[in-house]
Amino acid sequence: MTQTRAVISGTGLYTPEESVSNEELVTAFNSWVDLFNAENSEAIALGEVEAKTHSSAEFIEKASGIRSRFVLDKTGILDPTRMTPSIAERPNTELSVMAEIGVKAAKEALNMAGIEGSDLDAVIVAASNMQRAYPAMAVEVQDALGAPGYAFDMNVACSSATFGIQQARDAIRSGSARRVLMVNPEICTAHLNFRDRDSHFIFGDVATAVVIEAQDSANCAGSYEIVDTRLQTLFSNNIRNNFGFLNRTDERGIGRIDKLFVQEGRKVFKEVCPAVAEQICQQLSDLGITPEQLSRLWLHQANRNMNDLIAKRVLGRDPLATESPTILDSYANTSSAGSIIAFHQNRKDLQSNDLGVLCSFGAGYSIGSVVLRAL
Ligand code: CO8
Repeated sequence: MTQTRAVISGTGLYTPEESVSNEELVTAFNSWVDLFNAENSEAIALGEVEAKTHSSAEFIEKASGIRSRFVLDKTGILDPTRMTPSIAERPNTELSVMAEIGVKAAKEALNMAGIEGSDLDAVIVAASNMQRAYPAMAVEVQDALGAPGYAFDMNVACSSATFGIQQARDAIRSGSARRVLMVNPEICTAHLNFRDRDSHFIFGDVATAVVIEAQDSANCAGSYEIVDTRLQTLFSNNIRNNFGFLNRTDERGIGRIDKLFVQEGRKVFKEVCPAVAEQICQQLSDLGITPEQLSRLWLHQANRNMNDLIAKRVLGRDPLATESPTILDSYANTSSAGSIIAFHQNRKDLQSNDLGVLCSFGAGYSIGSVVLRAL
C-alpha cells in the first residue's frame, strides 16, 4: 500500500510590536550591575560576594550574530529593578497569551493554505514552555479556530517544531488525520535570566505556525513535499531549566537560578554542531541527495557562527547568505520557531523540485531535520 504523501501548504508568523536592541539591553544590564555592586559594596570589599561585570553590545553581536530581539514587554525587561517582562494574568474566560499569539500565526498559515479552522483534523502546539499544566494550549487554540478533531501540546525545546512536523506527517501517513495545524508560541523572555551576563541577550518572543496536509487534497501551489524527517535525542545537562510542578515541594529550591534557562554555551556549541552536520549529511546520503542538489538550509537560529559552521560542513564550502538565511540578527533565538521563521521568510524564490533542509537543534540535546521539495 502506498503511503499518503504529506505537504507543508502554509506557514504563519506573529512578530511582537516591540523590539529591544543590544545597546538598550546592555544599558539596562549595566545599570543593574552598578546597583548590585553599590548595594553589596561592603561584602564585595570583604571578598564575600563577587562583583558583577558589565555586558557589552559588541561582544553580543560578535559571539552570537544577534543585534536585536522582538519581545512582548520591553518595559519590564529594561527596568533594572525588575528585569523580567510584565505579562498580566488573564481570567479563564479570556484566551491565554500563548494561545493568542499562536492563533495569530495560525490564521496566516491557514490563509496561505487556503483552508479554514473547520477544515482541520488536529492541532499540535509544539513549544519550549507551556502556558500552564492543563488544559493543553492546543485545545484552546483548536477551540479559538473552530477546529474539530483532537489537539495536544508537546515539548522538545528548540526542536519542538521539527518534531511536531514529523508527528503531523505520521498522522497523515497513518490515516488518523488529513489536515494538521502545528503552532509554536515561544515567549522565551519569560524564562530568560536577564541578570545573567552569559545569556541575557540570547532570546526573543514570537509565534509561528505550519499547516501540514495530505498532498492529494491540498492546494499544491506553493506547497512543499515533506520528503523525509529524521529525529535524534542525546541526553545532556548543558542546556537545562528545572522549573516544574514539584518545585513547591522543596522550599530550598524556590527562586534559584536553575528554575530559569541555564546553559554551558561553549560546550553546546562544540557538541551540537558536529552532531547536526553529521545527521543532515547522513540523511541526504541515505536519500541519494548530493549537497550540490540542495538549494537551501533553513537552520535553527541560535547562533550565527554555529550556522556558518554547520552549513559549511553540509555543503563542503562556505555558504552564500541566501543558501543559509539568517533571521536571528533581528529575532535572536526564538527556540522552536527560529527555523520556521527562516523558512517562512526565505522560500519564495525557489523553483519547482528545488530541495531544502529545515533543521532545528537544542536542549535535550535534540536534533530534527526535515527534507523538503518545492512543488
Ligand atoms: N558581555 C561581554 N563579555 C561577555 C559576556 C557579555 N554579555 N558574556 C560572556 N562574556 C565573556 C566571558 O566572560 C568570556 O570571557 P573570558 O574569555 O575572559 O573568560 C568570553 O566573553 C567568552 O565567553 P563564552 O565562552 O561564554 O562565549 P562564547 O563565544 O561561547 O559565546 C554564546 C557565548 C553566544 C552563548 C555561545 O556559546 C552560543 O551561542 N552557544 C550555543 C548556544 C545554543 O545554541 N544554545 C541552544 C540553547 S536554546 C534551546 O535549546 C532552547 C531551550 C529552551 C528555551 C526556553 C526559553 C528560555
